[in-house]
Amino acid sequence: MEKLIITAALVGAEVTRQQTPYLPLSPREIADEAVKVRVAGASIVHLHMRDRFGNPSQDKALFAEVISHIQTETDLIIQVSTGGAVGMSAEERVAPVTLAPEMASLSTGSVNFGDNVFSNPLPMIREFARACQVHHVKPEIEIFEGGMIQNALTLLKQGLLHAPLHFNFVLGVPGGLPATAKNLLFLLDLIPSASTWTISGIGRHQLSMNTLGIILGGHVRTGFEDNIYYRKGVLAEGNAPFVSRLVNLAQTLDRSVATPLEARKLLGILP
Ligand code: KMH
Ligand code: ZN
Repeated sequence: MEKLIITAALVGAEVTRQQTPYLPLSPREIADEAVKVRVAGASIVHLHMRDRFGNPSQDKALFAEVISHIQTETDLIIQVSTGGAVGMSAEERVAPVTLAPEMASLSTGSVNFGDNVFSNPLPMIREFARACQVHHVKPEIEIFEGGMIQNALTLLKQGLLHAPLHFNFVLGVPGGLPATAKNLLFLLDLIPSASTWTISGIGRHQLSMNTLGIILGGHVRTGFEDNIYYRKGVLAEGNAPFVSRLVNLAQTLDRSVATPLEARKLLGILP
């Protein structure tokens, strides 16, 4: 099996300091967290930013600041979010892609998101995919529902995405596809065989979905964006403990963990 790529989604857009005091918010705090997850064994950081009030923000200057810290202090692959938070405009959401990070998330369809709708009409997806092409950014295709794979394949046919595709299955969002083994196997049947894939499980499903990813030869995403509890009732004291647990689990299951350089090669970012 190929080496395991661990992504740490450090912040997200929805979690608050009221829910966990360990959530990094400022660019400096997020960069410190990135250093810790790199030491623990992550090779990608998925980034959202917050303004000085702790609210989600796609402000390019905030992304530029954190990216500069992370690039100076680590060799991590930086993946910016184009999902942002529900209700943001397309212009806001795509802004960090213009900084030409190595990767960006790209959701290829709309989904209910708790009481809200995470809206991704096809023209917006095309615009984001074009921005990725212009700035030479590798998209990670975020899949919350089966139909989103169909849209990604349409974009592939239209030349707006390029094979091999890289997917992240985000299972367990309230209103989206539930986090079950059966659903993961169903999604895996729909993607082109040469694709790479990562699995994220929301809340208490994070660890079980990650374990399936390790066993099935995929890659894994952990972090506060998806879950704040290390175990039932016990808050994780940072993102790094999640990463360390996955490294131990991978070792137990006889799967080696990729360095950022190895991850770049596995994802086709480097030849
Ligand atoms: N915050 C969610 C509404 C992404 O980063 O690309 C969307 C999200 C997906 O987090
Ligand atoms: Zn995200």
